[in-house]
Amino acid sequence: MGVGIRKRFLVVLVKPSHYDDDGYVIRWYRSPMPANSLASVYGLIDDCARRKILGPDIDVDIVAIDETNTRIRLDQIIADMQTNANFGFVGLVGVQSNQYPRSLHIAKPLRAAGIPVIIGGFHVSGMLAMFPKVMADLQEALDMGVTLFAGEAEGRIDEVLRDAAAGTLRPVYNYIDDLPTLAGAVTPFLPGNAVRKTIGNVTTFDAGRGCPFQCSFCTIINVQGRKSRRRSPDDIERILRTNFAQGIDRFFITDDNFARNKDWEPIFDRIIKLREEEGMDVRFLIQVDTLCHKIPNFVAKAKRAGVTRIFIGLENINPDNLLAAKKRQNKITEYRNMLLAWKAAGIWTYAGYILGFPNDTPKSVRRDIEIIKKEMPLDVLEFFFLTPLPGSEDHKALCTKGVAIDPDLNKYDLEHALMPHPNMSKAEWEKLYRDCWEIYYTSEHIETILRRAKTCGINILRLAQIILWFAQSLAIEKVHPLQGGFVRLKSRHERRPELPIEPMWSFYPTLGWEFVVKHTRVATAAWRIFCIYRRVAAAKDFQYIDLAMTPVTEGETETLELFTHNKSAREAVDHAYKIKALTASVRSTPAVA
Ligand code: B12
Ligand code: SF4
Repeated sequence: MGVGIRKRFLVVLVKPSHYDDDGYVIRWYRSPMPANSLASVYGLIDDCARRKILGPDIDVDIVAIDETNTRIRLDQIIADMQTNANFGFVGLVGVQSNQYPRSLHIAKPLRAAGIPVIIGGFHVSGMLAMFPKVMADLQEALDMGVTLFAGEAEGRIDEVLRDAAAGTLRPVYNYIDDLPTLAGAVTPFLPGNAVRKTIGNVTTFDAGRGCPFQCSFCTIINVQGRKSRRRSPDDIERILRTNFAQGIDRFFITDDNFARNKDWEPIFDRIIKLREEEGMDVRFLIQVDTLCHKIPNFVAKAKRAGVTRIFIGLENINPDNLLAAKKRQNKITEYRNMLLAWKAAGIWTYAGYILGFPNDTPKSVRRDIEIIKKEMPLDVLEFFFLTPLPGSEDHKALCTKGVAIDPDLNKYDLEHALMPHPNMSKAEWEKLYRDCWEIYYTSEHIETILRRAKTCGINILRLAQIILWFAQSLAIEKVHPLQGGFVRLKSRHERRPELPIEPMWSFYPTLGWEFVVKHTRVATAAWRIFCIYRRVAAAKDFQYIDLAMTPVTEGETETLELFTHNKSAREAVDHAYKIKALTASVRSTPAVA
């Protein structure tokens, strides 16, 4: 290369979406939040660019596209790459199992044009973590000449970029058994213009990875491990300052269980310092477990650190089901204590509820949700199908036993019934899923949620907006709220290749009609919820109390349905009493010298 001639190494990072049940790519004018997977890989490659790892004359240019809010113009990407003599690669980032078929469809024309393509994320990592042999789905990518990346990219990305630049990318980079330390690692970052394609001023980052528990439906422990690996308080401060400087001050900390991040306290302390000494008004949504309130200071410090919402994997109120899923840490006897602790701090709660555990029946689940409404002070509840996600123990067990599970990975989005259930047909299970949203979000219960929240000083206008989102997403947009967005966009040509391209004369009128119907339904639902909000907001100085808001009492285990609705609930109570008696007697026994 002649002196002064600069070369450009082009990296196009795509976070793919997936197909809806009609086969169209799920894409929105505004998606709910930026993907941390995209921010992590962007941050790492941006760091390579700054360090000039490909040599002083080579600039690394990075383009980040989130398909949930931006249409992928494959022809443009191909043209850009070819103008650059295919010097660069396309990275399909954070690819979940449900996004894997779409990723292969994106990869195919790129590979046909000779462009290097790398796929990373939970599907590849989960499959390689659980199955030593490359299975058919991964083989399909390898046959196309796609490179697979398993494990985490921190500390490994230089090698990948250098190999790509030299044209020597390996078929598989497998770091699943060698997880990196995160303290001091390059932090996630996305440019402000990418963040602004999402609703609100929120971005995402992970303060740590790994969870000590062993839930059998979980992929995280097999991909990110059970040991807590975490970023340092300095790293967190840098993430917050960089985003704050771009005008972004709301964050979703994506750790699956921030309560088990071993440095939760120094991290909270640093954020408290920024908030209280520098007036940096940053706020957070975090994910925690159902025992977090027992960690001394956790709830109080979360409040001071600006946590306004928490997400909890409640999963079920039937101890038999929790045991079957090895979710032993979820104790129904702690649920009310935990929820009341967050309520007292004025922090609102989202909880996930899984439908389709072995002991569930349509009748038992309907009853369980009524119990939750009456006895548990929860704000937002969301429902999922029990899903054998690739990377989980459940998936491996079913595959090993040869049980017929749905082969279409596009459906592995927690919104489809994919395996046989002992007590429900597929149709019953699917109906139950749809019904649960309606059973929980009745007008009457929305009013109760807002009244409980108002008593605790929660911003009920904001909560009412989120309730609108969660209550209506499935009914109106036919997707789970976590996959939802603002104004659905569809392109006639972005359809699963297995399905035909619809003719213009039927596609566009249907799209137009759908737009009108959906927005009329949103407006009607918004008005209904707004009227409820106004009624609750107008009530003066009330201190609302109901069964759910009543502080926990000794005798409630005899009276509340949560503890008496079946044999296993009663046994869980007896067990909790035994443990309490034992620990009390151990504490009062003098230490043996
Ligand atoms: C935050 C989050 C979300 C957010 C944001 C999405 C995001 N990816 O950031 C939201 C709320 C939108 C979301 C939604 C959903 N999610 Co989600 N989500 C997560 C969560 C908790 C954290 C993601 C994250 O930041 N991880 C940390 C990053 C750094 O890890 P990573 O993605 O694996 O990336 C690293 C490596 O894989 C590698 N890598 C990744 N890509 C590439 C590319 C290249 C080229 C290279 C070299 C390396 C590389 O390097 C990265 C850095 O080390 C994960 C669980 C988890 N712990 O990861 C679930 C998870 C990814 N989600 C999951 C699911 C199922 C969903 C939903 C379908 C569920 C639903 N119905 O709501 C939707 C799908 C909607 C969508 N459009 O994504 C599953 C996927 C499981 C699977 N086998 O597919 C997970 C694993 C949780 C679970 N239940 O098991 N999610
Ligand atoms: S608590 Fe959550 S992250 Fe931890 S093992 Fe269970 S499902 Fe996975």
